[in-house]
Amino acid sequence: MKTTITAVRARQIWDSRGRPTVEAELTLAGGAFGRALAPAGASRGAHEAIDLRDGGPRFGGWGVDRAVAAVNGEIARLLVGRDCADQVGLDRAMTDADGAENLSRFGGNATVAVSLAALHATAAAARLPLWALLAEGRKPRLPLPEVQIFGGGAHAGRRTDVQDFMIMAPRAQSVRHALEITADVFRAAGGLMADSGRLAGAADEGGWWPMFESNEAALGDLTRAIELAGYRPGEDVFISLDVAANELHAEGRYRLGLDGADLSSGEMVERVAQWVVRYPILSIEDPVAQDDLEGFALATARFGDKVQLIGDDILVTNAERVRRAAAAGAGNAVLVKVNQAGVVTRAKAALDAAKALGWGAIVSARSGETEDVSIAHLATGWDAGQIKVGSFARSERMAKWNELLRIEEAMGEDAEFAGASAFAASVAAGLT
Ligand code: 2PG
Ligand code: MG
Repeated sequence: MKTTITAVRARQIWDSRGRPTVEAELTLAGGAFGRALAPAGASRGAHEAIDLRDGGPRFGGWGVDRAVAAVNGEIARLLVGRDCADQVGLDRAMTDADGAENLSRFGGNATVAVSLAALHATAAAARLPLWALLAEGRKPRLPLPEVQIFGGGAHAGRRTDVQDFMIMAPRAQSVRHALEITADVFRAAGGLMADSGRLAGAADEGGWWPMFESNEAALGDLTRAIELAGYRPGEDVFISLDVAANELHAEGRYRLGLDGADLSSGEMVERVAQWVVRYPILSIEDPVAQDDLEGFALATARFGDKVQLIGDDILVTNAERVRRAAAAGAGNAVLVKVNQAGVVTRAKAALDAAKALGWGAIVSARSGETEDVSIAHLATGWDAGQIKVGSFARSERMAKWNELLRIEEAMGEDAEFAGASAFAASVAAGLT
């Protein structure tokens, strides 16, 4: 059979933080080939698939020799001779053989690279772009971009407590249009920083380094940057936050160092609720910590009818967790990171669970990235509706945005942009 796997190979390459990561390649009997590179998070949920690192003094402990060896040894023996088109079977073979729910034996960094490489090889064998293979004959929508302007939290030496200050343009006409708006706002925000003597470089994902005296000051400047760029905040362009509150949480309290605040879960939700009142915020990720389901439900009851509430560290791209959160009235959207799940099939299951609930879904990059553009295809082909890649600078980010432009062009007249329809019903209703 043309799609029989004949070779599985991995090597160590380097990510956007200069740390080692895993690249996997699959070759099929008919000559088709697929390659994928594993990304890596910095603000990680405790329930994510494990990135297997070598530890020890070499590369600060970040080495991936063991993960690479797992691919070239056990995983290769497991997969060679199998049908690559059977993604479910391949993924299950790897997760079963690993044996641990969090894939700690092979490493999620090994399995995610192989799983995605298999998808690329299958698409190559079918002579289809990956997004078209994933669409399975349906007409997919291009995703609404969520783009970082200021990067803080664990990606900028905790210079702000909030991790990602982002924008969304749900009323844009297309990906091309949304990215043109983004470019204007990104440039205006940089100008604002420069004019006030606060331009101090870039954070891990390429957003402006956040020199602010409070978290609200960043929200104020972002609103101002939207205006300076010539757009109406809360009409054309909205703010989207990833609080990544897990990083602020210890012993049941939330500490916002920049604001000098030490808050209970209820007070944390109240603080975020105030931001929602004062600034044109449309979407908030992880307003509370990974195990604070009660706080997440409180936030949802408080402002989940107007604002998209995304679970990242709390849901870790896990279908069961999505269903449990929904049953508790917590959240209305899921962040989908394939490497949190460890394999493509599990990530797709989390996305399907969210869609079945009428939730939003955002396919997301990690703070440690590479030139791999798979997520542009996943977000489109799976019709996720939204995509989060990081900022509007640095090639590991721009590679994904640019790939979306190519996909949009390839769809031609047929191209449909998710825009406001990407959100859960009540949030979308507020935009139309
Ligand atoms: C997140 C991501 C991307 P990391 O928290 O959503 O911003 O960060 O990859 O470090 O988990
Ligand atoms: Mg997050």
